[in-house]
Amino acid sequence: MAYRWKNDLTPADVTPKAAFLNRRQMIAGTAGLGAIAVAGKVSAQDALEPNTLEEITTYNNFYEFGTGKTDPAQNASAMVIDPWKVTVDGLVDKPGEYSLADLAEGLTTEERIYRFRCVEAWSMVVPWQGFELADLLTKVGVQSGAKYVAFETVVQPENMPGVRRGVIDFPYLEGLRLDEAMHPLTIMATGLYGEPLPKSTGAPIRLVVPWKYGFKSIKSVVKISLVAEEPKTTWNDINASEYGFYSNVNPTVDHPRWSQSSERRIGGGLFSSRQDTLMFNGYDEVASLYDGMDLSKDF
Ligand SMILES: Nc1nc2c(c(=O)[nH]1)N[C@H]1C(S)=C(S)[C@@H](COP(=O)(O)O)O[C@H]1N2
Ligand SMILES: [Mo]
Repeated sequence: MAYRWKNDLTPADVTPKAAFLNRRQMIAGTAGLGAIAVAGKVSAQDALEPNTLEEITTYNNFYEFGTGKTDPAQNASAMVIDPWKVTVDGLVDKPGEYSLADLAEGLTTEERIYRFRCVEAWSMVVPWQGFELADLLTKVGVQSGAKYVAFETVVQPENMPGVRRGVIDFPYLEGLRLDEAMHPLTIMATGLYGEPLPKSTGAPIRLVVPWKYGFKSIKSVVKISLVAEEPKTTWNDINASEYGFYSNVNPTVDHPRWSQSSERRIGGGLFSSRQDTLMFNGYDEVASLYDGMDLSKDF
C-alpha cells in the first residue's frame, strides 16, 4: 500500500500478525524477569510497536454496547453492518446516501500506523487502513459556507444494549472544524491489520483523528454533514468543563479529575509501561491549525 503522508511509524514497524499474537509468550519465554528492569518509563516516540489485534479488539470504548472495556468485544457482533449507507448532507455539492463502495470510489486506501490516546490516559498503537477524509470531502464538494463537519453513529437499539439502557444520549455525535477535517492526518478507517474493521472497533467505517483524544474518533459512522456552526458533540454536551470541542491531546492541560501528563500503554502485561504524553500526541504538524488559540482555555 502506498504512503502519501509522512508517518513516523512505517510498515517496517509492523511485525506479522502471528508474531504479534505470540509476542508476549516469546518475550516471557526468552527474556524472563530480566526484561522487567528495563520496562520503565519510555517516551512515546520509542514505543512504535503496534498493539496486537487482540488488544485492539478487546479493550474498547463503544458505549452503544456497554460502558465496560470488554463489552464491545462481547456484544458488538450483533451490530448489522451489511448493507451500510452513509448519508452525506448539508453544505455539499453531491449530497446523498452512499454505499461504502461509492464512498471509497476513486480514493486511495492506505495503511496508517497511528498512536491512539484516550482521554482516560491509556494509549495504543494501531495499524489502520483508510482514506483521507479530505479526499472524500473534495470528492463530494464542500460549499463555501461550510465551516465544520458533523458525524453521527448508527443506532440499532435491538442490537445495542448500551442504547437500550440509555447509558448516554444516542446517536453518538462528533465534529471537527473544516480545516481539521481536511488535514491529511485525518482518515476514515475501514480496516486494521489488513482486514475489514472488526465490529468492536467501529465497523464498517469510523473516523480517526490521531492528535485528538480518542472520543473524537467516532465509530460506525452513518452520517457526515457539512455545517456552518460548531455542531453538538457527545462528550462536550455531557460535560463541557471536562471535554472540550477541540480535545487535542495536551499533556499540560489536566482533566479536572486526573493528570494528562502521562499515559498507560495497553498491552505487554508485566511489561506494560507508563510513558510521557506528547503534545498533539506527537503529531506536531497540526500545531499551526491552532495559531492564535489559547490551548489552555480553548481545549
Ligand atoms: N459511537 C461511538 N464512538 C466512539 C465511542 C463510543 O462510545 N461510541 N468511544 C470513543 C472513545 S472514548 C474512544 S477512546 C475510542 C475507542 O476506540 P477503540 O475502541 O477502537 O480503541 O472510540 C471513540 N468513539
Ligand atoms: Mo476515550
